[in-house]
Amino acid sequence: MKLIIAIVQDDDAGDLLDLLTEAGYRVTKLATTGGFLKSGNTTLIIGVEEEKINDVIKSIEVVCKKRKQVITSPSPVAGSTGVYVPYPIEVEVGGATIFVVDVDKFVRI
Ligand code: 2BA
Repeated sequence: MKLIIAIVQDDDAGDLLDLLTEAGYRVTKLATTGGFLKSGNTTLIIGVEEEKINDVIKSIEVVCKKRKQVITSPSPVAGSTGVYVPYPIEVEVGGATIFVVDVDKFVRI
């Protein structure tokens, strides 16, 4: 048994949940926050047999799209003035960040 931890964008989470549950996978959805952008994203935890890992990753690839996001970061106008002017920074947020973790024991009661 493996645990797939997939961090995806909120906009893709609903479609991905539908696809995975319709294919018979058991999924838990967590509302999470990215440390860099400090905005919401979605983490799915999916327990699967090893031979299903590639199928799940393929489903994630089909649904989850890369997007550009612009954040506003303050920058000092001059080192010692203490005056900050916001300027936009564009980051590309990936379709998904996926961890596959070994599971020592799995019990459903
Ligand atoms: P955030 O931490 O909000 O990061 C959003 C995007 O900002 C990242 O997209 C990346 O393009 C950029 N970014 C993140 N940290 C950065 C930094 N220190 N300097 C410059 N740019 C940075 P992704 O890499 O696709 O990550 C999307 C989300 O997946 C992340 O949201 C975070 O919640 C999660 N994530 C990514 N890598 C992770 C890791 N190694 N461990 C845990 N969570 C991770």
